[in-house]
Amino acid sequence: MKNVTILRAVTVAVVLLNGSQLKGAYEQVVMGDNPFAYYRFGESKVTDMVRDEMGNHNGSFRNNPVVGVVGPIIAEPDDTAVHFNRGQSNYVQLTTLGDYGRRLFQGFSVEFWLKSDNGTTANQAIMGSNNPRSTTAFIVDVANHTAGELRLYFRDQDYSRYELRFYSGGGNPQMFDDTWHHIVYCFDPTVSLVQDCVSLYLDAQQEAVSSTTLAGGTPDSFSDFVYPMILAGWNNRGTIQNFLDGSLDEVAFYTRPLSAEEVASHYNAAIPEPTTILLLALGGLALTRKRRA
Ligand SMILES: [Ca+2]
Ligand SMILES: [Ca+2]
Repeated sequence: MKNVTILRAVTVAVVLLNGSQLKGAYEQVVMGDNPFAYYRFGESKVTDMVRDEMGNHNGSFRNNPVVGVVGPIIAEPDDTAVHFNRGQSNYVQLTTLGDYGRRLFQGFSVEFWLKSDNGTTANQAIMGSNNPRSTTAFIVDVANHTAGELRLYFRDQDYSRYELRFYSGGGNPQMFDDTWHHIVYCFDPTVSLVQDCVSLYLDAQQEAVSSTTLAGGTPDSFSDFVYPMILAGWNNRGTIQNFLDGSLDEVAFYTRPLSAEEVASHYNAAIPEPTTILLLALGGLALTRKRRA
């Protein structure tokens, strides 16, 4: 665990010294991996459109979540995030994400940053959309079956479904500690062993799964989402529910599994190694002295 408070202070100093040297570093790395949709939460007003950096699936804030809170991207000191209050039913409504649903079979990744101190209230969704009857569904949620649990649940058209749970009691790190964590789920359908086809990366470290449920074979035949995808809640066949207590940032959907190296490159772009920051700081100081001389 890096000391992010010190890193943030040093990074602010470095950016002040070096101008915009680090600005946009994280965004550039994410965009370089061609997300299907990407939400930076840079909005300054809750009435602003929720911008999709890829331009196709802008969303809207509902019930007044708190925009403009300090985000996780140390390398971009101006980075902002959004805080959601479950008691106020705060959420973000996206679109039905076009053909993203039907393309789940080719593999996917979903990436986000989460800051929460509430892993105990059951059934808090980070995102989700559930089609009519028991067909295509895609849900990431908190504490569905046990406290401190992060779950991915996805289901196809004929009720093939796979559910993976990660929680500290099952051997995973505690992630509901009120600090920012980088979380990426990747589904790779080319991996023959179903238990190896989904990876969870927490702060760029691949985590062993705590428990799984597989029923009806590996999900492989999806359709597009019927109801708009929701962030900080989920869309249960038209009813928005299971709201989140916590902050989210930099939510990205991809149509392929990211590699471990790509996941690490995103994390490292957000939170540069101390040596990188130090070198930049020294470079900045040297530059400042030259200018003064
Ligand atoms: Ca952000
Ligand atoms: Ca199936």
